[in-house]
Amino acid sequence: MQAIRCTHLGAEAVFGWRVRRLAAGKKGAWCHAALVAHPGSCILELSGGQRRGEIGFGRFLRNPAVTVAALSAAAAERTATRVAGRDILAIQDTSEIVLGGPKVRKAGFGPVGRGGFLGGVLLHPVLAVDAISGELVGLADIAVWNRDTQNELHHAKRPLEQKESRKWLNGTRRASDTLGKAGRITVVSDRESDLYEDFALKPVNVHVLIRASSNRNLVNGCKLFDHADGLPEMGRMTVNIPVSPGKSARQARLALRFGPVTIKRPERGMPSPDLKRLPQAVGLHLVDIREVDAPKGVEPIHWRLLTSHIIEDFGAARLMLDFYRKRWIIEDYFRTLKSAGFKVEDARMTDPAGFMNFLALAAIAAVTVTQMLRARNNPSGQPLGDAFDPDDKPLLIAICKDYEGEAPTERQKNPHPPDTLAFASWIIARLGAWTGYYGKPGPAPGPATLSRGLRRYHEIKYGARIATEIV
Ligand SMILES: [Mn+2]
Repeated sequence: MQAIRCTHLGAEAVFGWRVRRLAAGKKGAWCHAALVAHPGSCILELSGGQRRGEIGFGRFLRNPAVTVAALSAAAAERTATRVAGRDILAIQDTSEIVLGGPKVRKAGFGPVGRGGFLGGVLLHPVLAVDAISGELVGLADIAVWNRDTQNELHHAKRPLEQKESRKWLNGTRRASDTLGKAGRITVVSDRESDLYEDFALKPVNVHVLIRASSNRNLVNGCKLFDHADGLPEMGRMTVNIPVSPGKSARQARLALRFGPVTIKRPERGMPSPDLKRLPQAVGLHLVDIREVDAPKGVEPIHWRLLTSHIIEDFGAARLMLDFYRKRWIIEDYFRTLKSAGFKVEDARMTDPAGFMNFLALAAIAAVTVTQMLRARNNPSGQPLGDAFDPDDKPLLIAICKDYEGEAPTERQKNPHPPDTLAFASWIIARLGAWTGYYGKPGPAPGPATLSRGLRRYHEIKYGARIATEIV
């Protein structure tokens, strides 16, 4: 009985009351703690190798009340209060979670990967990011789906609601709902999301910023790209381009052009009843960004950004470039979820429904770990409250004092002020068995260490709560 109560407290600590209620009477609610403890993720490992735990976690994942939507809502509820009054970017993207070959397909996982020969699911998170500081604030929404192999209608004939591309508009609508308290919301997404309905049907309380991929018709009779080429250059700026696969870091000199455009409703590309419901044109602003004097052998940058923001001066255009560049945070987040941190693609689960819940839980935990990794590199930045609840602070301070008490040198004291996320990251890393030295002699704490530390922290937190209740 004690164990069950303990697990509920754990779920409450991590997800808030909603999940606690969801899991009422079930044993497996400590799964988040299990996830962060054992990032290499098969169920047996997750449960610490104990058969009882294995059943508990499996039952939790297969409990009909536990759904991706419910888990997503619980995470979004915490983000909702954190974004109040802030200028927020809602960055959305899709990642394929590839689990294996024919065996996996046979078990009911839909097609993923090139040619669709592999099996897996799709993950589509919407991350809330502070537009000014670039800090990750939390999860606004998470969608997970298993591709339907049975769909008989050809893609072009499917109603809008059944198209996979609907994910962009759904994500935008969820951002509009869950981030409603923000001072301003800008939904940012890549070229794949350049769809007319995303502009035409966006909720009024959000702006969109999308990289254009199609050379649309404008109401003035021009093509979008020709129009962009004809705009006068309004200024230049130099940016640092970080390293990416196969490309080294470099500086790029960018020329900016901008102006209003009115895009025409496409005549093809979606079923006619859906098309007719959309307005015939949408007014937007275009920011054209192209690299000048690119080094030899390097493909020059050329981005055409479409936005609902009004862009009337160089500063506003530059801000859109800055917003779009913050999209790399979601790539970073996917890396944490797939490689060093959680290894979700190594999961050996045979039922798609259970796996989708599991993936949602891992995706929620990976946001916290990504926040702590970023705090490590930007210690003066983010407040503690962006990743922890107010009642975490006294406990974190107590654990910190305990570590510092045994520290033989100044170097092993927490160098960060207690209101910063970096302060918590230092403690969580110590709990994850990090030595306490930045740089030499040991490496900085990575995702695996932080995940491990977070699990230990949650265990300590349950213990502290139970102790308080007993007294
Ligand atoms: Mn993408």
